[in-house]
Amino acid sequence: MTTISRRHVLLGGGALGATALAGCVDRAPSPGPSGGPTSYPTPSLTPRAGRTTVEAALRPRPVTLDLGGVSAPTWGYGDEWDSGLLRGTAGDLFRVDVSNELEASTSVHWHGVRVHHAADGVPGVTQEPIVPGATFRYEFVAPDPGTYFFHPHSGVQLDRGLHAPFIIDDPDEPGAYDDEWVVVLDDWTDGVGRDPDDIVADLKAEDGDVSGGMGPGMMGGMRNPGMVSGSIEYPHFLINGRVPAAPRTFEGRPGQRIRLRIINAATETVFRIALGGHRLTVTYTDGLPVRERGTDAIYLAMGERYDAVVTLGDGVFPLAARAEGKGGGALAFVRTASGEAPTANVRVPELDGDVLLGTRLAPAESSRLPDGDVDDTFDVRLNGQVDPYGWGINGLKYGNHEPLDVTEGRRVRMRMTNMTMMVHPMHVHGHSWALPGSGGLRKDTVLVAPMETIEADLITDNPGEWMLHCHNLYHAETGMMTTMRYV
Ligand SMILES: [Cu+2]
Repeated sequence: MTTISRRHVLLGGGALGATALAGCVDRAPSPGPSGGPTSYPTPSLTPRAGRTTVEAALRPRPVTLDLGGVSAPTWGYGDEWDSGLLRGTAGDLFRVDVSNELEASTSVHWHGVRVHHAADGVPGVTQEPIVPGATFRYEFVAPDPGTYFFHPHSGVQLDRGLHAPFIIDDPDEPGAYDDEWVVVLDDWTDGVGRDPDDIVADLKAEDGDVSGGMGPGMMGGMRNPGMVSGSIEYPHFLINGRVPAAPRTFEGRPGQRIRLRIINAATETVFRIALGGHRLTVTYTDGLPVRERGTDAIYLAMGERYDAVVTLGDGVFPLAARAEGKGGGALAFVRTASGEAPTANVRVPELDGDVLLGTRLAPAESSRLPDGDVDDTFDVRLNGQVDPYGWGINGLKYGNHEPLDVTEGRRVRMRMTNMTMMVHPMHVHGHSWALPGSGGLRKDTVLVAPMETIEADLITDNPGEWMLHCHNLYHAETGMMTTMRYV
């Protein structure tokens, strides 16, 4: 598995018998007695009182996407950037049938949604992979409103077109806005540049050591090393599936209050996003409300979501997302008046204004986790480097990892220390962290900067074995994953 790509292994598998597939499941560290995922209790699957059942079907399949004059053969849930978009209300029961029309096994993970274990979509940990031709039914009650997305948890399939927004409305939403705009950021190579499976195969072959790594003490007087977001070159950066030369335009009226639901679905790019001529008022992150805060621009790491409200000015305005540390970026427009749109290289001064890092936010009272003593603390050290490429947690790569073993009903603290020169957006499944260093801010994806330590608490109230990993999926696939396991 280290020298040839997963895709080629799968495509070369011919009839793909069960044995061949089992050999490709490289993420089954602690199999149940049968050799498959351990099963945990499933809660009763009925909608909350007054709520309904949302039925949907997804058909992951080969598609060709039009990125705006750039034609990209890839894998997707349909022909549009948001094909498969799922929407419902908190408390709804979601019933989603996933029929795999790919030549590779797949899965669907509902990123950020606190689902029960069997619906979490991680092959080898919560389910068997969905083999080609098979259909798998996901059923779960989505407890919290917010802005989410979904994607496979199978290799680097996210780096193809396999992701879509997942919007869960709040039945008690005050609705203090006139319209909304879902904004999905992405980095793109599939079908026009290198194949994601070839990239990951080459990186795995480097097999970089993760046992040591620099520690904060070795950094001496080095100042903020910056936002080195990734090491892979992408030919294109997209907003809502379009390159900057063929941008999307949101049409509105001056004075309207618009809720932006911004999702970073990129595989290995941190973006800095701003709307020219406007201040953003951040209202939610990762689905949960924050104390409202104004800013010129926001950093969005892979897997993070921010909701922001803006009052539209009169004119045509660029929504610009700079690919942090990479050069280039993505672009869209907001139009409330006639007139010519700026060119694709328009300067957006707000990008260099006040830029908000998520951990500077504070939670809204309604999303605050009650104070309490920490029962158990785990060190989560992030190790590795770009050359030779390899990433790990606590000195170990996924597969040789040591799960964080927890028991139910405790307050668990993860002390995450980034001992590398690159940023790592850490993501936990099935739970939402409260960050004591940010006044208890709730998040499921937290950017840990080089040499930084972030403490993140959670309540163990959702039994299972849950992924804890970097959402730079090339880091994850080359080792930067572990699990938190209820025992
Ligand atoms: Cu990482």
